[in-house]
Amino acid sequence: MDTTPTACVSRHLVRFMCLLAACMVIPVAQIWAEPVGEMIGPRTARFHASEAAREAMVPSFALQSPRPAIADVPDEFPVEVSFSMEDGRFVSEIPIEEGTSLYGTGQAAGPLLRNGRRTEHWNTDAYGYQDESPLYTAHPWVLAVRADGSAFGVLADSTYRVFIDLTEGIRFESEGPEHPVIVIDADSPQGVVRELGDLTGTITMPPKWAIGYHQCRYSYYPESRVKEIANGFRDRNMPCDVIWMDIDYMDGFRSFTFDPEHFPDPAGLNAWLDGKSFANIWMINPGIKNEDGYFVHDQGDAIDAWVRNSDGTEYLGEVWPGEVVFPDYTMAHVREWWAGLYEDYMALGIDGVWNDMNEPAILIREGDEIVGATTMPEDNIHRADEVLGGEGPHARYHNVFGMMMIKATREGVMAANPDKRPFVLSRANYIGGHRYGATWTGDNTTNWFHLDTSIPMTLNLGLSGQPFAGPDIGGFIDPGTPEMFARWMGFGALLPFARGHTQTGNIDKEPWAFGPEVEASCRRALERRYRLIPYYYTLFEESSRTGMPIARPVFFADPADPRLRDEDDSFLIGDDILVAVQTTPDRSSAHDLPENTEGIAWQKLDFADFDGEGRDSEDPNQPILYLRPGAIVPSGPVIEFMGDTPNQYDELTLLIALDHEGRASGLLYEDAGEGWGYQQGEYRRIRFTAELGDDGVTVQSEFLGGSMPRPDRAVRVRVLGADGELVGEGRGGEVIRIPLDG
Ligand code: NBV
Repeated sequence: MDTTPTACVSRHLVRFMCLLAACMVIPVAQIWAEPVGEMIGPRTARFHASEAAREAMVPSFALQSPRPAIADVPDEFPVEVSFSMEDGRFVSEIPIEEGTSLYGTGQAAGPLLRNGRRTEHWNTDAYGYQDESPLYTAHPWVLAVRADGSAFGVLADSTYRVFIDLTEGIRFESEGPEHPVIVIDADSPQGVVRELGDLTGTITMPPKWAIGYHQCRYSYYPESRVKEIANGFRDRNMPCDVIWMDIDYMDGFRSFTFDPEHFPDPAGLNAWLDGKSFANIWMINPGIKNEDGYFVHDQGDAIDAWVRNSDGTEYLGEVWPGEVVFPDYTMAHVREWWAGLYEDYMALGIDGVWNDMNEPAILIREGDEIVGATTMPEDNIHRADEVLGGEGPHARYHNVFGMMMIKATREGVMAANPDKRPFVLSRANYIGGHRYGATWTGDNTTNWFHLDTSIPMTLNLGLSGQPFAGPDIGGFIDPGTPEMFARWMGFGALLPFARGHTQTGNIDKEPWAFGPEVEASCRRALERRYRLIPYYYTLFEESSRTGMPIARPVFFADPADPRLRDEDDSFLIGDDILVAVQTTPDRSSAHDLPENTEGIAWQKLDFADFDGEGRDSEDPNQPILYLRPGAIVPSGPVIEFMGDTPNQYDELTLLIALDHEGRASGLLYEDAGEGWGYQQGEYRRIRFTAELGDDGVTVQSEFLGGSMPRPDRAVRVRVLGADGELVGEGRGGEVIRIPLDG
């Protein structure tokens, strides 16, 4: 018998619950009296309902690689898990102490703080979703921050539909068989998130263009319209790096084809865009038209690629091309074939790929009308390879359909362009799927609720392992108002994935579509993003190593401060910049800022307006920016696209806020922005430090690593203080002294 305290406590709990059930006639069908725990990391434990459940454990999709047990769970392990079967659902429960704040649960609409909420984790095409709707990605994961700021995280390691109920403690209800529950314990929420990165992997360092602004719509077509949009940015000197080709570029919505009339020369279009320094991204969907003679269909047929009905016949569903079949990405030979399709496709000069509709979504038709979307029957059959767990029903593989699709897509994209970093955006995903692609928050509506919730949705995705995320800026459904658009761009431009998008038939939503005033606001917002690219790039690199989010909740600044726990109208970029947003029409958002550190407050930060007449902070559509005392943030000049002249290596502006000791420090990471050279040491990492002395502020830099030479560049310095700003100038590598009277 297991005599660990966890097991003992659980046994007491079990006895108590049985007694309770007997008295109250509660229909508790089964309780596992002897859960089994094992350590799989220094402070990470995995619990199973029983020894038999441990032996029957199937491979985990969430984990980057299998985690063998390394020790027994020590007596003092602070989190306990109990297991039961209720109403046909496998339930795991984790009690929480009073004062514990709950986060994570992936792409949840509604507030940042998830206490009291119930969410369903079943990938769903959730057009115009509401608070608490099941959404496109599944993250059966909760981050719990205790009153003292210490934290733990809990992962229900199941691919089946899981409900997370946070009304009393943490409760997972799964529709599948017994699954393990993984618990990460740490001194801080940051520690939990880092360990989650260790368990589930981290993002690949993206190509630098992918952290610029992206412009999309459903759809820019024909190709002359694509060019018009691209010229629209360059003619206005409005920063933008990427133009997206949505579904209408295809020939009859067949993936890997091009409409001969509207997109007769995709390679030519990509070359043209490249000439204007735009990257391009094109959409590919999983539903393959069931049509003999269509090469993707015929190739898939030849390798017996399709998902099957429960009776073994090919499953047919309806999506945009009409009747479709679906590749069964749980089989390695199907993924290899799918990856191979990208060879000729990418050879057209395609830079990035967008996989949509991969929940998978199936349209519901009533007569001539599409009235909604569903997914395939849960008893459909996936002939998964043994290493993934073997053949099983769609109910088991549904939540990883999109994840396996983008795994294959990414492999294809990388094989086609081995010297480039891949960029894949996916609508559906599963926890851990950030290893293969970025995501966005799906088909939002242009209203204040969706504007507001795009911040906590992005933050909770970051706390669930997916740092590369953001909303459709400006709203997908409905026109909205010019003010809403300007406001959305104001903060959306600062979220990790910054893309404007809207749906077919909607009004234009480019930054200039709402007239000159909104255009000016959008320019300020995008210019802020581009000025801060040296900092964002440094954060993406950190995230690719450690799993730390790029956009972080404000409570990260002081996890023990209860005032910050529900702050979700503002967010941190990294640790050093706080973005305080007005998310209501009447601008009533009140922000709790982190406490002053030893009397020193976060310093307001703004930039010169683009017309040189004022400051961007005078524009009420821009969020207020604050700099952490003790921080040095590297920034650059306004550029229109990555590699613009003057380029990002030419000039640096250090934004400095001194702490109570008159000191500050910060990091800068730089590399080629593309390719894999950085993995061989072709990068540079520099630490800047600043110190206040009797006669002024001294700024120095220290080379921390990498083989890229230190550039001889102009370095400007802005020291922000309560009474104004000190400015100075020097050259990279030199000590810069700024006299106090300067
Ligand atoms: O491909 C068209 C759209 C796309 O623009 C959107 O971003 C996706 O979420 N897609 C859904 C399919 C049609 C939605 C009505």
